[in-house]
Amino acid sequence: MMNSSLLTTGCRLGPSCISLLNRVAARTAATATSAASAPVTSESRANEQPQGTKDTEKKVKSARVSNSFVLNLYRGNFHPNELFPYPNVLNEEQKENVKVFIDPIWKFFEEKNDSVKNDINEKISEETMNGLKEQGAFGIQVPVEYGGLGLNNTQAARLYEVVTSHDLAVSICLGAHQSIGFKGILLFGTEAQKQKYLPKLAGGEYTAAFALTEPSTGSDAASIKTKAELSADGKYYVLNGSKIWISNGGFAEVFTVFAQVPSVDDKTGQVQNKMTAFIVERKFGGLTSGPPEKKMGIKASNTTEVFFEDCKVPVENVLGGVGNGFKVAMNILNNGRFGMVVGLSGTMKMAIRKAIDFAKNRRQFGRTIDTYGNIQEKLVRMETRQYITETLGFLLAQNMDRGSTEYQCEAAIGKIFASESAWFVLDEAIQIHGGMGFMRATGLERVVRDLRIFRIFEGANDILRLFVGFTGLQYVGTHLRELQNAVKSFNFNAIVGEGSKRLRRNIGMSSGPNINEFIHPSLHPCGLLLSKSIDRFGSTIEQILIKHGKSIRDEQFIVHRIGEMTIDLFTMAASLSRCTQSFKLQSPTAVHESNLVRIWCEEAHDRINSTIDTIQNPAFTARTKLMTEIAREMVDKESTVPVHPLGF
Ligand code: MYA
Repeated sequence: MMNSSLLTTGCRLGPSCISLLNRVAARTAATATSAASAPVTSESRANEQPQGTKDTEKKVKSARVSNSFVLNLYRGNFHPNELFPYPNVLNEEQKENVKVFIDPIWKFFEEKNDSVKNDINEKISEETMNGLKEQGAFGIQVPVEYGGLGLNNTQAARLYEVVTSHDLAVSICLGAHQSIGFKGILLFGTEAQKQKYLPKLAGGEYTAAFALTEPSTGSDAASIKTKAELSADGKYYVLNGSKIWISNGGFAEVFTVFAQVPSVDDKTGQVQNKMTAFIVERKFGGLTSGPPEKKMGIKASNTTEVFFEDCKVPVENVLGGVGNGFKVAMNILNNGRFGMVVGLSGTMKMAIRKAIDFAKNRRQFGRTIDTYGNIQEKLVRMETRQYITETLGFLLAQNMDRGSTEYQCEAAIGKIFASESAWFVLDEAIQIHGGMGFMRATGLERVVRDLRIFRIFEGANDILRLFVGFTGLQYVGTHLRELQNAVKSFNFNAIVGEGSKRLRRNIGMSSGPNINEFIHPSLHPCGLLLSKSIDRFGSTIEQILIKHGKSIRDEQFIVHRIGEMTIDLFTMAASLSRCTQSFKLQSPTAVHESNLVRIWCEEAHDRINSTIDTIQNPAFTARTKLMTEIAREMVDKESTVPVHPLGF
């Protein structure tokens, strides 16, 4: 294990500092690349080759700073490019273009759609389906030339907010159709595929579904078993296998299906599976659906198994190229996540309105309950979570519209934060209503049932937290390797930059990155807290990598907490950015927003400090070992372990 004194001794940018950096980098980079089951970038792979000085110089140059705000946090850096100022991508015309759809869609949901009836019937009414098709809601982001509304992500986000605030089951139907069902055709489709499918999908003549999950494959998406074998004449693939829990699975005509194409490796002669995406039509034959699943919530959304039995798919229906299926799946999921984030922000707003309405009218102990601190705290926490979710959703959508490509961690955080916040907000809304909250008539119990799945599907939150943590650790590993190369090739600038950052930290001089130049003066105390948190987080990550090396991949107790701290850091920064923009635009709610942000930042800063203290404490390591042991005993006994107090 790297002794902490090594970090402080001899770091004077002379030979001893170089030696220190060399040792830190060598130790860390050697371990960190394989550290996570997390992604290995092409740069880091390149750096694994043996190299001479010339090669090294080339590779040092090729190591790249990501534009992702989140990834740079892992190096203790504040990278404002995609966060400050808070984006504002729509011009007046684009705003008008989306406004014309909002009122009719809102009215449609208020007057025509009956979410209670849909829930009881476990089916979305024909009237709702047809009405939405007429309004263009099945082709919100399909370009106009293919028959859709042609809205960009930001405009679409505004509509998704409206839909999801009214009926989560309907939003799943629409989301499964366009956020993921045919999104692959938009992102990766050939011109011929777009022309063939998009017009019918946009008009709702065809509905779409996304078929990835299988009986033995949930989070581990790469391990799917469905097979797609090329026919002898090379004209089509024959699909065999099955998918489960497919939204719209019972009636979709078009499916984005993921399957393994077996192919023989030229060098080894071994058969390899190449995960590949296909556009599959029900009418190809060999595709059948099971009965609708009986579920806890989103009952009106149709969820079924889908079976493939010698289903013949023309080769021209390969989507995104043979062997690119995992990439296609991940990109579709990343790209669709903003819809869930903004949608759940709308759901929270609806619940908050109901809670306020109840609280200001309900009298207990001689006062309306909104005047009690207990209720006030609930309302403020509910609004804060909704505000941040909205901030993350529209940040994501707008960044995507302005060409961001490295938003996978930001999208994952948005999904985690939105689904957990919505759960919290709905639970508190029910609590504020007291017994009334438990009654169906209040309209909250259905929403809670509907919401439960959001923490599970489209990437389980537990997995996404680990994904964020491992991806960040991987990024640092790559850069520490770069530093090691800089040392080998005497790249003086890189060494000085990194060395002085470490030196400042290690002698306690570091005050963190300078953030306040981006932030409204009234928020400077929060900016300082963020700066300190980023600095401490960055140095903690480095220490963790040095301590655990490649075994970090087995340290889910820690990586989970790293993911959690990342969420706190990102939400602090995003809310500071949005609020600063509100001051700049002289928004009448800027001061109100800044009060929410202040509470959030102060508490998030405390949480981060407390988590770092915890994971650095040997008692934590001891507790995690205990937990592993206790869990093993439970699993062995297949029950709780303690003897019953009555002894029988
Ligand atoms: S659909 C089913 C949802 N299923 C999932 O989400 C599966 C979750 N699993 C995963 O995401 C992956 O398997 C994980 C990685 C993350 C576990 N972006 O070695 P690896 C790259 C970009 O880490 P694994 C549903 O629920 C990585 O960099 N790239 O992979 C329907 C590396 O690249 P390279 C990524 O350990 C719900 C390579 O892949 C990403 O196997 C209906 C390998 O990485 C990523 N995210 O697993 C909802 N991940 O090799 C309806 C990995 O180049 C919607 N990589 O270094 C409703 C919404 C409401 C909207 C409102 C509408 C109105």
